[in-house]
Amino acid sequence: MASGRGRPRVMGVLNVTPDSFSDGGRWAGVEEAVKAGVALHRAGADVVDVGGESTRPGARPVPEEEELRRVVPVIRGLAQARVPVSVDTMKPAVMRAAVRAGAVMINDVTALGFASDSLATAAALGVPVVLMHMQGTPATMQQAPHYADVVGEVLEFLRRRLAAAEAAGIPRARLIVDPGIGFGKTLDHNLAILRHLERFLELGQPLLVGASRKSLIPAIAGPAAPDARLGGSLALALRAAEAGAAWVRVHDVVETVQALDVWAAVRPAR
Ligand code: 8Y4
Repeated sequence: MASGRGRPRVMGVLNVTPDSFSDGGRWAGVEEAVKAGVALHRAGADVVDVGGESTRPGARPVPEEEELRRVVPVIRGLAQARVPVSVDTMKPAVMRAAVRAGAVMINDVTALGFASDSLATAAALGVPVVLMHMQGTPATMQQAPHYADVVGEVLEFLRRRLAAAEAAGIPRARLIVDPGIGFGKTLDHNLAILRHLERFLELGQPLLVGASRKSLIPAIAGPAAPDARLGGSLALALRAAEAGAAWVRVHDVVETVQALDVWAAVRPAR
């Protein structure tokens, strides 16, 4: 456990897409979103992950100016409130503006592979980076995910991206790895990764797992709308903790922190 507190740290999800708040660019929307982010931090989120582009299956890309308009004012407001912020983006210009506005971490679902200058940009910004695995792109990733050996292939992808990041000048100490639950993966692929999560510690980097409210939960346990997936989300956060994950990315921060604290208190000593 890299947190040093016997349990993973918590990354709280703050979506600043127009369906989440009044409107990312308008005053009311910004203030609403900053309040929600502050609340996540008070609830126990170690970092608040601010994203302005939906990466849900089938989602279409958002123009750079629109993404900047959504996330930068919210990040500035959270940073002024002394809330640690990560920026969920694949665009180098958004990474730069976000860090200038106070973000302390980059969360890139393309593992710095989207743009030709992603690696150099992240290296220059000097903040920790989450490198996540995805097969395909958000628009197409769930059409026909295929692997001969999902755990081996995701591990190999992350090894290669770690090497690329290090070669670009990002020290290993700044790199976090993530198998990308739900990103170009069937239920069986997600289950294989979660059953073998410990294997990802082989990479020698802190491990982040984001399974909160994802569709594998109803796929396992039966129909449940996203806001009715707390039980499954907690089960998966505890599985990540058991495997030695350093971070969990979650929507339900209060409940997850309570579950992790209780789990850490009763876990057998190693
Ligand atoms: C309901 C609610 C159903 C949310 C699906 C979802 C990850 C991530 C996302 C992740 C990292 C999501 C930005 C997908 N997932 N970043 N981002 N790891 N590092 N879907 O697993 O939450 S967005």
